Amino acid sequence: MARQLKKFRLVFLMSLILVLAACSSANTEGNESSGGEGGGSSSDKLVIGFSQVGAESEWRTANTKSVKSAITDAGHELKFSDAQQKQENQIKAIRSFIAQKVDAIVFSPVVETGFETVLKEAKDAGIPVFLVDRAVDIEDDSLWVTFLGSDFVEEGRKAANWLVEDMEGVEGDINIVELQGTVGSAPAIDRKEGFEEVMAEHPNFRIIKSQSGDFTRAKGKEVMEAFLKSDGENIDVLYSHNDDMAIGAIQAIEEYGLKPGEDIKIIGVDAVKGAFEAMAAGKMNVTVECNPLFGPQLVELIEAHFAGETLDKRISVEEGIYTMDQAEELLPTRKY
Ligand code: GYE
Repeated sequence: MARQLKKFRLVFLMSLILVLAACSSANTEGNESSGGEGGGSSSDKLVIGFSQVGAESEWRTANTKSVKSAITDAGHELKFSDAQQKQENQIKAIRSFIAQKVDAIVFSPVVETGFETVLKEAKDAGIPVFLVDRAVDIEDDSLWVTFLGSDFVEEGRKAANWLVEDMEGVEGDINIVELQGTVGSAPAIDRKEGFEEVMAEHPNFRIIKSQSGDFTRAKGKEVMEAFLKSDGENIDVLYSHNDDMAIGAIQAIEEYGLKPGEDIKIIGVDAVKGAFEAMAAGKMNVTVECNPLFGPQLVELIEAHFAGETLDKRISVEEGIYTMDQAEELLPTRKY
């Protein structure tokens, strides 16, 4: 990639010399590069296409803001596309970035599969792809430079370990309902896997219902209503793959006449402000952190790549876990 860029610059420089030589009059301000459209015309300013999943959650809004502002604050040009959680929109967006000859593509894939062809097209066009947030399930890892994102399996394990510890000494079966994220997405697959891995060692914990709420509040509420209708008083715990769905479910639980956080333990993922507010109000028990604010780290990686550095194929974001008793104190310090 970097070599191709160098080659391009060399060709560019040679044509520039020819043009200048052909000009008889001295042209003092002749070659101001607009640094904009297409093909890395300046080594500093890059044109970066960002194909984002959507705007389905508080996490996503914070992530979009972080990535967008990191790119523009660093002086690069941004082309942004919101896929509204639809794979076909992302494929279209990437094809349009390729047609516009952007220098780099930042891509957060809504689901893990089905992107191989379009990623090959980017590779063939010589455009480096930086996967962020969510991974793809593709063997050929030459189709992207690096993947920067959280360890979702570990997040699932953290949620489960918290529950096992919290329920220590409780006799009998513990009935869990699970709100899954978007079907086929990396965080939904991995958060389920990590949680189940720990649960497998504790047979008294039983996942009695599991369904997707597509990572949104509205769907989380709707699915929780259905869980309550069928299993009502039997539900001890809700494990939600993100905080937004948990917040939607909390509403459903209250409307049903039970106390979220007490009658039903609520576990979320993301650690967004909304979760801290729910925890401070005693309605949610715990949230596992998933940090969306990796924009600056991403821009550093892109710039390092264009400076010729080889990046690790997998770069993780460091994260914690927060409980109800810490919520009030930490809420003012939360940045997303
Ligand atoms: O947890 C959820 C969002 O991919 C990590 O997507 C992200 C997830 C996040 O909709 O809230």
